[in-house]
Amino acid sequence: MAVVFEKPKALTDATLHYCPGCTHGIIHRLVAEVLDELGVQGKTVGIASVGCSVMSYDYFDVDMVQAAHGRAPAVATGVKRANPENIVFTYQGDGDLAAIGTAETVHSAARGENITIIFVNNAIYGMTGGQMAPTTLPGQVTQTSPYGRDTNTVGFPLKVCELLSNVDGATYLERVAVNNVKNVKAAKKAIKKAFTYQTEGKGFTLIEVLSTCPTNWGLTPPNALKWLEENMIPYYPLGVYKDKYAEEETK
Ligand SMILES: Cc1ncc(C[n+]2csc(CCOP(=O)(O)OP(=O)(O)O)c2C)c(N)n1
Ligand code: SF4
Repeated sequence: MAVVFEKPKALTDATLHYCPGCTHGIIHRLVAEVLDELGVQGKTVGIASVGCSVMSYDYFDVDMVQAAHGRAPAVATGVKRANPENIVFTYQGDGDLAAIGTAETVHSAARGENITIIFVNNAIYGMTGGQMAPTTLPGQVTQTSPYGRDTNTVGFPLKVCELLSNVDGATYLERVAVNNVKNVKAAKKAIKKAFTYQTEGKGFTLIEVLSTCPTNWGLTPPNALKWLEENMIPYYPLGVYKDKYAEEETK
């Protein structure tokens, strides 16, 4: 019988622990498909961060290192500089990357490190029970903002792609989402481009993926997808925020 669908080789057989409707699993699959397609599984090193996706070290069938909270881009820098032939990526949530890890992220971009960051933005701290994150939307209810995020007291969300687009060292920044088939396909394309740029030595690439956390948003899986579309995408517009090589591609 012809095989029409199979698990990417760059994923192990471990059963994912993610909650029903959580889109971390989709993003794992997209990264693994890209590693398969580029034929780089054997020389890839992934950096797991802190958060629900810490377990990614069990799910990606590549060498994995686990970094302390927020330090994944620093660890990735060390791995890549020591072994430039490796393909190195980090997989980080918004609590990890945009709070305690802001400095590592901005400076690895400024240095133009030839690494790829997969930034999973679900607007909340998932693993620790749903506290407000730097990316929590204005008015969004979380465990630590029970009346909704009040921008007068706790300020505004960080828009990571917009922020990094002003950093000269960054090569390619795109924001995607995984809430429907069309967006999943676009997300795969962006992730593939980021890894391809890395294989070509083109420098720092970051793909921000808008993702769901039905458990801590208090929504059913279908309603979480709807919430992402109606609330996150308007605040965090999808698209390419920087691509130093875009002109070259269209030539
Ligand atoms: C230095 C340090 N401070 C706090 C924690 C607790 N902690 C574990 S996961 C996490 C938040 C992770 O949230 P996010 O990065 O958004 O990932 P998600 O779980 O939502 O995928 C925090 C604060 C920690 N592990 N280390
Ligand atoms: S808590 Fe949220 S981010 Fe973590 S696995 Fe569950 S749905 Fe996903």
